[in-house]
Amino acid sequence: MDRSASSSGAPDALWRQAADVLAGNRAGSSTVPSRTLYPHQWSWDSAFVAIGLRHLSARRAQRELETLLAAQWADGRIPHIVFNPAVPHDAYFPSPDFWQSSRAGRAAGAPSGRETSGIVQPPVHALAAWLVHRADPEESRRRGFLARVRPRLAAWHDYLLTRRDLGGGGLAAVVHPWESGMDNSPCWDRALRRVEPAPPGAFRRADLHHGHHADRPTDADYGRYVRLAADYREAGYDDRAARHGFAVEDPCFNALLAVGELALAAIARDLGADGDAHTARAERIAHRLVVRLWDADAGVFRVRDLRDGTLVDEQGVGGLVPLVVPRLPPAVADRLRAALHGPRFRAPATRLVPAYDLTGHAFDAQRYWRGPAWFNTAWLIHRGLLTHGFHQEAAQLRDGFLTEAGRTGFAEYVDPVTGAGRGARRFSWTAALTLDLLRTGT
Ligand code: 9WN
Repeated sequence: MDRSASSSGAPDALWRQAADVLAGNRAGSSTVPSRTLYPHQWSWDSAFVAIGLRHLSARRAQRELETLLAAQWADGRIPHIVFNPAVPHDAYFPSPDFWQSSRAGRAAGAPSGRETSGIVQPPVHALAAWLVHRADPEESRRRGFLARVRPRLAAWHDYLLTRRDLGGGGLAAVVHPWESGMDNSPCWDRALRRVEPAPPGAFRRADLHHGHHADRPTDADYGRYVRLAADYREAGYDDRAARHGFAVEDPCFNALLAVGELALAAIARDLGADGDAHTARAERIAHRLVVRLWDADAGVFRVRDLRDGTLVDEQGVGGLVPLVVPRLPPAVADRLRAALHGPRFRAPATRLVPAYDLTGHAFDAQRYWRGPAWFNTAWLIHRGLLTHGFHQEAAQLRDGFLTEAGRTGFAEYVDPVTGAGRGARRFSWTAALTLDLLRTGT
């Protein structure tokens, strides 16, 4: 296989193909991640989609984010899925009748007019809103875009930093592997082992109709996901009442929160307000990230399991993503750069960044988040490399990204050993972030 060749040819062909994927995945005012596997609106997917869409239409990118924000709960959470009522229930599991958001989440402030999930995903939204604004500030001001999204984004971050500071350490906890966005990572295995799986007969998976068995989580893990979500639902999605059988601090999630606070500071200043409180919060989160999750021996960030307070002895791509935080101590950024190019993430041949340590005991080149390389994490790390002045590595990663995206038909993820595309094709964030890298260069 020629890994250097892009089936797409010239950049303008790649641009057209990526734009075509986004057009094909459009569903009303938002975009589905994949027509087959994920037929609703997903939270962090829409943020990445908006980041790419802004180069085609700032207006549509604004609407992508505002459609998601319209389903925000009164307690501030942005749900990880906003369901499209026109899509049959059996097209995706867990479906609206599992989450029962408008009934079970009423006390927590779930909207009554829309069905959503009850959990969240990483907070990329403030960054996305700021980048969308910057793509066409005049259009943004004309529509009052920043003024409208700012209170919602601030409430979202407040939710995470208050209700979700379950460890009391100034970081937000995720209470379900799906909340990390890296659902099946070996970083969750140890904490998940404490969870009793829901019996296989209690639910019917829809992902296996479209996804390959070898790519998707096992039935036992799915049973654990179902158990955790059902327990949260039974507690009314109330973080003060829920017992949370799973609670971890994830470096990627919190790094994005820090970056999001910096974006909120920029948004506030653009609106003539004072952004200092957000800048201070970003600095505090960045500091707590290092204090609580940095492993100086390994030179990567790790996940903290809040059940026993220990750092999880696994290396996932989420441990490299904090490179995206501008206020990181330079020595930490240098170590992350070294880890990125070390044997765990670079060898043998991947041109993106594998989701999990290539030498790790749980490495699986096919099963999602247990080895395959994803385009959104590569985009974040590319941004981090630029942030810290590592321009040459950033250019290499950008080239790898664009080549792999074109060659695989905008795959959901890539086998890091063979380079084969895996998961869904014509995947929205792969296409959107292709547009962004083509437009912004290095
Ligand atoms: C559960 C939509 C989502 C992504 C996640 C990815 C996968 C869902 C699933 O697809 O998760 O949320 O059913 O596997 O892991 O990051 O947001 O693209």
